[in-house]
Amino acid sequence: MSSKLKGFQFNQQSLQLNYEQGKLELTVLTPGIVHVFQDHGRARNSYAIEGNKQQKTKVNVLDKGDHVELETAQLLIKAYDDEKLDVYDSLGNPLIIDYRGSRQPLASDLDAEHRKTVLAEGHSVADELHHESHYYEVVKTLAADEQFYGLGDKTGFLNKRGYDYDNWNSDVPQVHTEATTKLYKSIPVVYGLKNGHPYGMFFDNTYQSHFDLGKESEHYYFYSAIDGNLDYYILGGHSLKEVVANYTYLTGRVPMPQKWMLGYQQSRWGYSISQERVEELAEKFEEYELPIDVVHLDIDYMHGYRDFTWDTKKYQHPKEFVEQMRKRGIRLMPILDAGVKEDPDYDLYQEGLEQGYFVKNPDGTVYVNAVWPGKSVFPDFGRPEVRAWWAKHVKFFTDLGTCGIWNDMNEPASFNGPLPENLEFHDEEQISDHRRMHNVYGHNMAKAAYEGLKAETGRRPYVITRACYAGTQKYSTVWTGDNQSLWSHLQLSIPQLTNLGLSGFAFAGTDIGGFQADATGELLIRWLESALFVPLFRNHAALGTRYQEPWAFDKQTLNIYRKYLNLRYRLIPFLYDQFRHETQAGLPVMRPLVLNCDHDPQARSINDEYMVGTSILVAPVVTPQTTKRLVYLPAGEWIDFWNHASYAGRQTIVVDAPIDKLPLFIKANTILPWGCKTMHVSDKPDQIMTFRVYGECGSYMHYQDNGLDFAYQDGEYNEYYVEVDENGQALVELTKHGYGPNYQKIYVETADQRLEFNYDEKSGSYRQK
Ligand code: MIG
Repeated sequence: MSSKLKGFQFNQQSLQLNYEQGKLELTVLTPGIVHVFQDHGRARNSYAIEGNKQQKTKVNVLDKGDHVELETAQLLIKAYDDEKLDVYDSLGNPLIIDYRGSRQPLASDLDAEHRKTVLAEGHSVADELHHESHYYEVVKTLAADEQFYGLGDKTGFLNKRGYDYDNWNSDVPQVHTEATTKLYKSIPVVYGLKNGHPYGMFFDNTYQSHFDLGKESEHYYFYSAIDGNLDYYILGGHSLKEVVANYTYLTGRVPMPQKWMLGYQQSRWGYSISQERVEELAEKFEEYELPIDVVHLDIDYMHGYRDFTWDTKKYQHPKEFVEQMRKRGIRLMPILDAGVKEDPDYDLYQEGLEQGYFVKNPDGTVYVNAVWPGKSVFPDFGRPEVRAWWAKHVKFFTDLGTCGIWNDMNEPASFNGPLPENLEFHDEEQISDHRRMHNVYGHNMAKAAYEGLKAETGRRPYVITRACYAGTQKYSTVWTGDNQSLWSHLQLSIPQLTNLGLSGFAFAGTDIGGFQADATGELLIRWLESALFVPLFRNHAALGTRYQEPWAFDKQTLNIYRKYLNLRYRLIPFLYDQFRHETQAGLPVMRPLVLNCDHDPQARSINDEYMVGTSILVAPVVTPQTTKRLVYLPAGEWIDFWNHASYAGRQTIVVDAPIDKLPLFIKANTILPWGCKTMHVSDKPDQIMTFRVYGECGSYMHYQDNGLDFAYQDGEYNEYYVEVDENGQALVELTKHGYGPNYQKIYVETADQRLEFNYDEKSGSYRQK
C-alpha cells in the first residue's frame, strides 16, 4: 500500500509532511537533534525529556519535486513517499536510510506441537512478535560496515550488531548471557557508526519495544513497539562524542555526586540481620586498614520487609547506631523495595489505601501480588501525588541519618507471576495502564526518592535504582542487578557499563565479585582491579553465597585488595573532576575506546578495555590464571602507570599482568591530581593536593567544592590550573576562587622532582618554595 507525499507546511522549525494516509512531523530542536513524530492517539508526555529543549536553529526546507529536504548545519533529511526518511550528515554521508524492501522474519521450525514439548521440558521459547493493532516498526538499511552501541544495560558485547534486545524492565535472576534479551532497564537509545559516520536514534516510547540490530538480516536493522506514538529523535554530530552529548542534552546529565559516593562500598544481603554484624564489619575494615565510605543495608534491617521501618528488635536504637557508624567514617545506605506489605496495621499501607495511591485492578479494587513482605501492593508512582507522598516518607531515613536510598524490585518484580497488562496505573494525572507505565515505574520511584532526599537534606541525593528508563540519570545512579561470580560476568561488566555510559548513565556499577554463585579470591581481585575507575564501587553478594569480603580469602588477596582500595582513594579527586566535566560536556566518565577514537576501526569493538576521560586506558585481566595480556593502545603515546615505560599508540602490545597488577596506561604529557592517602573521603576540606606529571609536560584544570550540597551552583567552587613546560617549570594558579577553604599546599611531581607551592593568603596565589 503506497501513500504519496501530497504536501507540507513548515513553521516554528517544524515540518509537517502530509501523505495520502496520515501525517509525519519533523521538528528541529538543535542543529544535531530532529524529532520525528506521528500521532497514534497515545499520550505525548515524556518521562525522559524535561523542559523545552528547542533552540532557535537555522533550517532550510526545500521542495525537490519527488521529495522534501530539511537541512540544518549538521543534518540533512530527505522525506519521500510512503513516509520514507533518509538522513545524511552535513557532508552528504548517509547515516540513517529507510529500508525499502520488506522484512524477512527468521524462519522457525517450531510448530505448535513442538513448541509445547519444548516449553514442557522447561526451555524458553522466543516470544512471538506482538502483531497487535498498534504495533509498528521502523526498518533501516544496514551497511556492511556498521556498528551499534548504547541500549542501556543490555547483555553481550560492546558492539550490538547481530543481536536483538527487548525493552521491558525485567527481574532476571537467571545467569545473564548474550542470549538474554532484556534486563532491568529500558533505555531505547541506539548509536551507530555507518561506514565510520556517527549517528544516534532515541525512541521515546515506554511501551514494550524491540531492537533487532542485524540479527534477522544483514540488509536491515529495526526497532518495533507494541504500542505508543511513533516518537523518536535523530541525533547527529561530527563525532560519536557529539552525538552522545546531544543525547544527554536531550535526556539530561548526571548531576554532581557527593564526593564520598565515589568511595568504596561494602554490601551483602544478610549483613543487616543484626546491628552486631554491621559493627563487626566496621571493625574488620579498621583492623585490616581498608578504606571504606558506605555499608549497604539489605532488606533484613526492615521490620518484616515493610518499607520505611526499622526492626528495633535487631537494632534497639537505630539513630544512635547510624551515628556511631558515621563517627567511624561509615555511612549506611538502606534498601527500599517497590512492593508495600498488605497489612492493615501498617501506616504506610493504610495511608496509601485511604488515598487510593496503589495500582488498581480494572474493577477498581487494589491489585495484590507477592514480594518479600508476602502479599504486597504497588504504589502508583506515575502520579505526582504518590511521588510526593513517598518523598515525604523519605524523612524516616533522613531523620535517622542514613545516607541515601537504594531502590530495588522496581521493574516492578513480583513473585506471583507478572503484573497483568491491563492494571490501572496513572500517567501523571491521566488514567493509564501497566503496558505504558511499566518501563517508567523504577524511574518514578527513584525520582520520588531523589526529591524526598533533596527536600529533607539539601544535599546532592544518593539514589541507586535497579529499574529505570531513559533520563533517570538525572535522579539516580544504577547498578546492573543480579550478576554472578563468574568470569563471564566480569567480562560482561565492561561493555555493559560503557554502553550504560553512552546511554547517559555516567554513574553506574556492577556488583564487584558477583552477586550470585561463589567467588574465588582470584576473581574478586581481578574484578576489583577492573572496577578501579567504575564510579559505583561496591562489592555486593547474595545471601547463601561464599563470603567475598576483602579478608574472606587468603592474605595475598587481602593485601592486593588493600592496595587497590588505596589506589582508588588517591584517584577520587580525578574521578570527581571527571564528573564535573561530565555535567558540562555530557560525556561518560568510563568510556569505550570507540567514543574517543571513532575513526579508528580497531577501537570499535574492544570489549576488554576502557578509557577514563581521554587520558587513561584500563586493560584489566578478565580471564583466570592469566599473567599476560594483549593491550590495544589507540593513537598517541602511552605511559605504563607502573614502570613509566612508554609506547607508541595504534598497536597491540603484550604486557605482564600478574595477579597484583592492573594494566594501566596514561597518555603521555598528562597531569593527574593525586589525593592524599585516606581511610574515608574526608568531611573536612582537603588542605593538600598533589599533581603528578606523566611524560614531560602538560596542563590540567582541577575542580574543588564542598563535595556535599548545591552551593557550587551559586559559584561556591574553586578551579586550579596547573601547567608544566618542557623544562620542568611549573605554574599553579587558582583561576576561580568561589569556595573558601582552598588548598594550603600543592605539590607538583614530575619524573625527577617534587615542587612545592604554598598558598599566600595576601595575594591569593600560590608561591613556589
Ligand atoms: O530477590 O534484597 O538485586 O541486590 O541483595 C532478591 C535482596 C532481592 C535483589 C537485588 C539484590 C538484593 C536482593 N534483591
